Amino acid sequence: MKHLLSLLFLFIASAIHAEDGSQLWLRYGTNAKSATVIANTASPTIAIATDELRQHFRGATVSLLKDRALQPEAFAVNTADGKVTITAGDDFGLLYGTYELLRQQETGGVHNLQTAPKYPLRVLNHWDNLDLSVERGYAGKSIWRWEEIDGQNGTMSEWMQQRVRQYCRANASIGINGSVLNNVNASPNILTTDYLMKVKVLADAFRPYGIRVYLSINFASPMVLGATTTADPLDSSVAKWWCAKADEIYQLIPDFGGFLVKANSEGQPGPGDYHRTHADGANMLAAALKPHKGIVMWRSFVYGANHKGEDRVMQAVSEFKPMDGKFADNVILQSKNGPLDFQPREPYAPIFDNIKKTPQMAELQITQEYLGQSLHLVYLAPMWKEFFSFVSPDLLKGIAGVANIGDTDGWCGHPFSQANWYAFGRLAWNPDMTSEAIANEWLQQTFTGEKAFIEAMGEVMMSSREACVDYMMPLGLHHIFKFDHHYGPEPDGFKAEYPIEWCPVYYHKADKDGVGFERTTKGTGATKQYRQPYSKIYDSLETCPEEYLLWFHHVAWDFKMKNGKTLWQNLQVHYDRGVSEVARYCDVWQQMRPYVDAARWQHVADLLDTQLDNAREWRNVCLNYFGSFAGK
Ligand code: GCV
Repeated sequence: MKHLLSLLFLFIASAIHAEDGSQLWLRYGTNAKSATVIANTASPTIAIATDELRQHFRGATVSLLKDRALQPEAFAVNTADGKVTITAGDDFGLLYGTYELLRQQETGGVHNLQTAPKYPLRVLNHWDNLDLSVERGYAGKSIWRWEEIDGQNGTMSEWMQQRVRQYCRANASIGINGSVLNNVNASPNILTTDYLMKVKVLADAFRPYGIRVYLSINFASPMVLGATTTADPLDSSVAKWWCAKADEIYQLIPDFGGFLVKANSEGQPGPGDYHRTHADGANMLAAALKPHKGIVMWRSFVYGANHKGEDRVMQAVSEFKPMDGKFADNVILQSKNGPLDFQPREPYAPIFDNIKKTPQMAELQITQEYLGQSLHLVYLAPMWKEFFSFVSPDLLKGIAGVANIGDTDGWCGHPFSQANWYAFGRLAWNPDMTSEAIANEWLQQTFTGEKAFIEAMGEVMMSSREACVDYMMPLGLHHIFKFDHHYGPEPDGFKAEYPIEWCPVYYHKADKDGVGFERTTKGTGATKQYRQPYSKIYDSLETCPEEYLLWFHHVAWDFKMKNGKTLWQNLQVHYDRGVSEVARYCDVWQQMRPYVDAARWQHVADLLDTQLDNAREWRNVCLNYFGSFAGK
């Protein structure tokens, strides 16, 4: 019987067309009847919308109506008597409405809907270098193959054309409207005329899809490129160079979005090199961009410069709070969701409580630097929703996501990592969407609408982030990763030649008495940076949520927790649970064989085996190490 079943599985699986994931969630059915599309406006954007509908919409007629009375980008889908009307304030809204209609078709049926984006800025941050390597990229090399872009003639290779088109379709389908092309650890060369002409080719290709191009800049660019002798933001030759550079960029790219800046952080140059403030630096760039309506996204991820020795998680507030109100009005402060660095779980970053007069945007990390990279199935939407439960989406002006995209066929490495790109876009449009709803629609579009598959894999996705926290660093442990690559566990990590903030032992502070970082008023006082009631809640051992316990407190090994077990016992419970969850995912995936094409099924099965091995390694290494202090 078992043998027969396996044969049946094999038969069904091989009948399902093998896929490489390159179509992402845009795997529209092939039986479109060539809908009639009527539009009251014409543009390259409308041509794309019309083409998508003709090829993929299975209804009879769609009307695209531009109504300038409506807000830009917003749209409504209305259906009556078999006819669908999409109404929007501009052509991009009509394109978004088109993709919404196709999504509805693939996920349960066309229905009326009216929607507007929560934020005007919904931006991917690529950490792509000009040599095609991708910092924290786990899906091959950069998709921006600069050699294959001819800036003089405004053309791209065949591969680039196809890749860029699919990139734009994917982003437009989830409402992403901006792309920072290069790494925040930026090469000054991106601002040379040669590169800018190539950037223009990309910007031209992105434009009809409503995607603006932004660039990360190196603060010392004018000096490194040999045009000035200093990069001091208050030096007039420097300011003049940036103004001329902005003029040049806007000549080429009239809708250029602006600059993203990492300054005086992790070795990057910045205004601090000249004893100037971040506001001095940001405002000088803002003045250059202002006549063109460009913006500066200035990162608050700054540590180790002016506040050496201070608890790293406190340094952003210490640095930027005194500058609040001193930034030009086209500067936005961009901060990571947590105060440390994209850990599997962090409390929210208190900078969002402390900055009142400067517009802020959140930076989320889609690439799984600290969450198993492209080898672990970890769905990140629940983590981002957790952040929104502390930091009101109303407070923000925009959302940035560090992209997980590379040049591999499947875009993101792990087939399920595509879900994180998708979820980022959906939440940037509407942070009120539930993680479940997003997982559900992504699964239906990416794999199949079969109920048994959606239910089983929806549950796996929803529990996967908590499982990852459990097998890596439960109960508020953080940054106990191996040096540099941040993949496996290294709780004993210490290197005298490295800044102490890069060493795991700095973060867990395990000793014979206990474990955890005392950040209460008895320790570094980081809890004081939070608004009430969190400041008070986190400060007390009795009220601190257990998921943040060792983030805020140094706790005795035999401390009795809410379930009556000791801290040490609970650590074991969490690590074991993380491992058994991944083992369960492997079993669930075995049952999914009939629903997935053989190529993607095998790929995920192999990855889950790796994830299980890794989870066991994390548990064993961490329990052995901490057990040696706990005397267990
Ligand atoms: C782009 C962490 C990462 C770095 C990254 C940095 C940042 O330190 O490990 O790769 O650099 O954050 O966000 O600037």
